[in-house]
Formats: sequence, structure tokens, C-alpha cells
Amino acid sequence: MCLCRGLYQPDSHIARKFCAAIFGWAQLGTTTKPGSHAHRNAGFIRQAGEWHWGCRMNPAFRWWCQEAPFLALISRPTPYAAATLMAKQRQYQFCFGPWNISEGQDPYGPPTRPPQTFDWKLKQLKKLGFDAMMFHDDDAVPDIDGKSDAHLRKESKELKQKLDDAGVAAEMVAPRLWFSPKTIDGAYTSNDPKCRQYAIDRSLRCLDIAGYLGTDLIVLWLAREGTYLREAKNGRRSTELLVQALDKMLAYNKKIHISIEPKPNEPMDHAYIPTIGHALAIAQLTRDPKRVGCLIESAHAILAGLDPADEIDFAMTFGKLWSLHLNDQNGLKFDQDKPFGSSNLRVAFNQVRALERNGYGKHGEYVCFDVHPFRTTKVEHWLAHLVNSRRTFLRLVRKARTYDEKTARQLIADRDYAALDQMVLEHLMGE
Ligand code: GLO
Ligand code: MG
Repeated sequence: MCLCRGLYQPDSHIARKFCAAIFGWAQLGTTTKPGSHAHRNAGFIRQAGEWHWGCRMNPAFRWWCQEAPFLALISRPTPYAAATLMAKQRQYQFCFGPWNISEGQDPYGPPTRPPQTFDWKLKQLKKLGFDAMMFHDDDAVPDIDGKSDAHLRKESKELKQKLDDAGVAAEMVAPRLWFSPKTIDGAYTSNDPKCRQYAIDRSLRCLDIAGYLGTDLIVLWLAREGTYLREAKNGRRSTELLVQALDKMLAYNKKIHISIEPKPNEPMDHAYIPTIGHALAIAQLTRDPKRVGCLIESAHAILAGLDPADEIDFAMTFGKLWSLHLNDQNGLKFDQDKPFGSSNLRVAFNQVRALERNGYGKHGEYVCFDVHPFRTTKVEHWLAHLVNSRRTFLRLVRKARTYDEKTARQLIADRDYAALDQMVLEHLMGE
């Protein structure tokens, strides 16, 4: 057991082969089909102090090996102190999307940096210590609308090979339903039935891409599902149309999970799914509520006037936080996608505490940063917002783990919230 823990590094082929040779019988009771992608990449994965047998390229695919005697032994429930220690040692896995290395255009001006190739971005992602990439459907298959299903399959598979070679997992795929002329008036809630059909067809193709890339996670940012003008659409009907769209996706592929990413406004004046409460409520109306969860973006919660830490706790009470877009936002303005912690370190600290206390990542979920460089950023500083967000996150994990819980409990019992407030500030200031 110790040998395995000490030697096994997920990236080491030698260690993987060694473990597979010695403990190969642990595959008993797992769900991989011989010859499948998951089977080829099967190996031991340790997450949140627990061992799993699963797909190394996409740790979201993992199997709890209670039926394998060796793993049952090392995964036996631990006494409280040991469990706490393990939780404290949890390693997070990080992710970003190709759009997070952006060129600086805004509604008032052109790009300020030249575009970079996808291959360059993938290389940087690995170099910076990230584990996975998130995709829009047309990041994976550019110009998707003009391509046949056979092309879509071919290009997705080529991309999958590229990701495998780089040792990077695809975290999720999201249909980009806000760019096409057919989604000007919304996608699933457009007033034009032909446009609604386009949105569904495109979403189902997005599910195909996810399957080829080896992820079961679909993210729906419902960008244009709302109105500029209240009288332009019927809110009740729009809710029903959204449920119908979710149902079609759930029926099309029984394995996929859908994470709804709420945002209250921008590009719309009012969106139909503005908060996590709305996302989880609409999940209940679908044909398979268990497969509809959510994704919290810090900036979107702040734009809704909410504390992202409360949104995290709420979603995780339902066991439905399957992805995360950490970033920051300075008040009720345009969506800023600032580096994590950049505007309000305390709000960032509380998000990390919420993730820690709920065990985020334990089931293979990634910490994704949906951040953008400032428009003024020079090419040579182009990746700093990603490096800094990850660094701030990890430092705040340390802060969360060294927070004086005992004193905090006493102060809460005394209702001495002024002292509690100051204790938090001094902890964050390092004094
Ligand atoms: C914009 C959203 C956007 C989505 C991405 C994935 O406000 O945050 O970046 O997260 O397109 O669908
Ligand atoms: Mg986002």
C-alpha cells in the first residue's frame, strides 16, 4: 500500500505499469470494457485521500473499487482525525478554456494582442500546471455548422488524441448558442421555431463531441435565454421550452450530465436562469433531475447580488456542484472576469472555505478559472492572470486550512462578531 502511494504518480507510465502488473486484479469489479478508451487508460487515481480505479485521462471517470480486496483494504473508512488529515491534504485539479487566453477586444475596440494557435495554448496549459481544458463545441470543431457528422467525429477524435498525448483531460463541452444568426433572439427560447430547432440540433452535436472527447459533462451557459424587453417573450413558456430542451439532451444520451451556468444579465437585460436556485429548480422539472446540476461562476453570483460562497454551499447541499468558474468582479458592472481574488480577497477566501468544507473535487470535479487578461496586457505577460489565479487559490487553501476554527467557534458562541471579523482580516493579512 505504502509502496503504491509513494511510487504512483498519475503521470508516470512506468509507475502505472508497475502498479497495474502487481495490483492488476484490482480491475475486478470495475466497469471498463476491454479495448475501450477508459480501459486503455485505466489506472489508480487518488482523490481526496481515497483510492479509485479509473480513467487517468479523465478522472471524472472513476470507479470506487470496493469489490477489489486490495482497494477495499486501503479505502476502509478512517477514524475522524485521519479523515480530517486526508481532507486537509486534498489536491485540487485545475482547468481553463482556450478563450481564457484572449486577445483583448471589447465592444469599443479591436484586439490588443495577436491570436495564438490552439496547440500553443494547450502547451501552455500543461506547462503552467493545469490538468484539463474546457471546450465550446466550436473550440473543439471550428466552423461546426458547416461540417458533416463524419467530419465532426474525425476532428473530435484527432483532438482527443492530441489531448491524450499531452496528458490533458477534456473537462466539459458547452454549445456556443450565442454567436449564430439563428440565435439572435435566444436559442431554446427563441420566438422562431426553426431557430429553436437549430439550438436543439446543435446541442445534440455538442453531446456527440463530449462523447468523443471522453467527458460526460455538458455546460449550458444560457447566454441569450432572456429578454431585452419584458413583453417580447412569455416567461412561463420560456421556462417550459428550457425544460423541453434539457429533456431532449437527457434522452439523447443517457450518460451525460448537464451543468447549468447561471448569469443574471449580460448579454441580456434579464436572464431566465439568473441564480443557482433557479438552475436547481428547473432541474427538478426534467425527466432525470439527477443528471442536471450546476456550475457557479463567482462573477455571475456577484452580478446577481449574491455571495458566491453561499451559492457554493447551497449547490453542494444538493450534491450538484459539478464545475466551477472562479474569477472576480468589482461590483455591479459589465462582466469583468478578473483574476481570482483580485477585487475582494475575503470573498475569494470564503469561496475556498466553502469548497474545502464541502469536499469539492472529491468526485473528480475541477477548479476552472474563467478569467481574462486585462485589455492592457502585453503579449509577454499574457498568461499571468491564469498563473496568478491558481497561485491565489492555492494560497487561500493554505489560509483556509490554517484558519483558527477553535477560536472562531468561541467567538461565535460569545456572539463577539467584531472580534471574529478582525480575526479574519488579520489571518488574511498574515498577522
Ligand atoms: C460568460 C460565461 C462564459 C461561459 C463559457 C462556457 O459570461 O462565463 O465564459 O462560461 O462560454 O459556456
Ligand atoms: Mg463562465
